[in-house]
Amino acid sequence: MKTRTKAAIAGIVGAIMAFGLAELVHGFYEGVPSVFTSLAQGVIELTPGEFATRAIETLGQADIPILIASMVIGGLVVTALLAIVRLRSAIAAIAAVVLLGAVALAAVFTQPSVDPVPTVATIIGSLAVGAMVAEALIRYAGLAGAPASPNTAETPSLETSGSEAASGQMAGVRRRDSGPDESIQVDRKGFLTLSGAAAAVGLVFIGAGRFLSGGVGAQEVAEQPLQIPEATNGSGGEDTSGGEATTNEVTNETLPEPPESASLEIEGMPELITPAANFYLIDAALTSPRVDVDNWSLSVTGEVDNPIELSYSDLLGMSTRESDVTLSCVSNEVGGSLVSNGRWTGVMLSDVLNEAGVSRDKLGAANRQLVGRSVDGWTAGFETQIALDGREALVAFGLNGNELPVKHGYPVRLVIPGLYGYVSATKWLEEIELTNWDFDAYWIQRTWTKEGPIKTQSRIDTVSSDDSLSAGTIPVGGVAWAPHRGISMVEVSTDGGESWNEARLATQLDEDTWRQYAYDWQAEPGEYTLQVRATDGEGETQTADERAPHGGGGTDGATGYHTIDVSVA
Ligand SMILES: Nc1nc2c(c(=O)[nH]1)N[C@H]1C(S)=C(S)[C@@H](COP(=O)(O)O)O[C@H]1N2
Ligand SMILES: [Mo]
Repeated sequence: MKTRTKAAIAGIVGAIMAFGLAELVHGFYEGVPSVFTSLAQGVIELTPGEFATRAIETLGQADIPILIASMVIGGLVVTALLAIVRLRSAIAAIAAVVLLGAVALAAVFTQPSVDPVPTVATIIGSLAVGAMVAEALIRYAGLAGAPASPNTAETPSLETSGSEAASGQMAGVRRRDSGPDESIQVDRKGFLTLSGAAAAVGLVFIGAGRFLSGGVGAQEVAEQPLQIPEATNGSGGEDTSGGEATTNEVTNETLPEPPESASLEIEGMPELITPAANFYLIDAALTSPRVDVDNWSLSVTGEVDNPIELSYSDLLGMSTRESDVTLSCVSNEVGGSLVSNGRWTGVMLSDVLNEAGVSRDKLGAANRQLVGRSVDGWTAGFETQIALDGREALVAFGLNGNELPVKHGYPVRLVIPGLYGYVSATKWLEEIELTNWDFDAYWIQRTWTKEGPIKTQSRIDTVSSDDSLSAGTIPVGGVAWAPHRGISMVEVSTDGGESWNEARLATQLDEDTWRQYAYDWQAEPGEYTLQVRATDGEGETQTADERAPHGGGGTDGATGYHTIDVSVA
């Protein structure tokens, strides 16, 4: 085995140990962020918008494994190189370790709720232990710190690599570094055994840390039913300086069960209200922040007459309501699944704004934009007037009768009917800032379109191209949505758009939600191209122009008709 190979192995083992220790501490204590996750997040944040576009928004899907794999490979290469550098210059190696430590620190401190002292201690400690493990392995192998053992089979290879220009220097370093380990040199087998054992310990640490920190709280919170305090008049809305002629009456409005006529019982039809576990998921963050509601508050800041700060119980003490709203991601492909319908519980955003002294007649350039800010710094912004035009824009804390799942923004998020998530639906909300239109939120900084109204779309759910269809009546159905405009008509084509057939519509649950449709197709054997198109409540039919979500001219949502080729036997 070559000297460099051994050194590289030693470096990699040291890195595994360092990461293992750091992950282990993170597993026991959330105040110390995962270094690995933080670094991965750093990579995401530093990736230019054009590249990041697809990758980040769909992290929930395939890109996480790719990101993690490239990080692991990158990390292994870096540490292997570092150990090889060490053979030439201990000083350079130490400098590089210090640099890595600085990078790790910079990365972890971008994470929300960092406990500084244990975090710094963990990083310094794990790096030191990792470096010591690597150094010990290097010395055991007789690569540095002691003259090569005469009985080590690999000795000549040291000399081989030493034939390079730096060999004199290296020998010098070796002598200077001569430590107490001279006597404990091992042969190749011993080196591999020691390395393997150390790597195994590090991997166990990584596994344990991941296990301890992974998933535990998320599921528990998702199951938690939402508890809204009994409405008592005058218990909320104490502050009337907003000047609105509001009564102090607190109400908690709930919705009846959706009418049966709002659902079409056809196989493959998505449930009218998406169960939380199936609700689509999009995050720029690799891990969901865990917010402790007792230490959480929502501030309304910026260009407001009366900045306010609401605790979780302040918020639940205001008038609440349930509202059915379909959320969609701008990255949803035509026919894609990044769209779901939730029954949200929350407080009207307009009520919260009124408390802060913002109202329709007080809107101007200075408070034109409403920016939601997450505890992890993510931002989204939209026209303030949208929150005040009467639509059920919510500061939401419940989904389908339960508290918000951690992944969907626990404890509080925004839900704005009619706007794509990236401009509006801030999860883990901690601040609402009123500001001018100049501010660019997270995805706008990454080149996406500033205004994000949801485009009218429709999807075929009950038939797919791999189905084996047989002649007869085939219900071609699915969902169509144009949140806040509603759906007035859905048409299905079986001949690739040559002719259109009006589908029957389920009752519209709400103009803010998707609507189910079905067309009973009398199918004869043959090859067909099925398409669907929807017309919104304003009479506008979705465009046939095919555009990818991030297609030319910016990111503002995919267009075109969902198209499926089928054969009927
Ligand atoms: N804090 C925070 N809020 C966020 C995001 C995010 O990355 N961070 N993603 C947004 C995007 S792009 C969408 S489409 C919706 C998705 O909400 P969901 O994951 O609950 O479906 O949340 C929005 N809110
Ligand atoms: Mo999104």
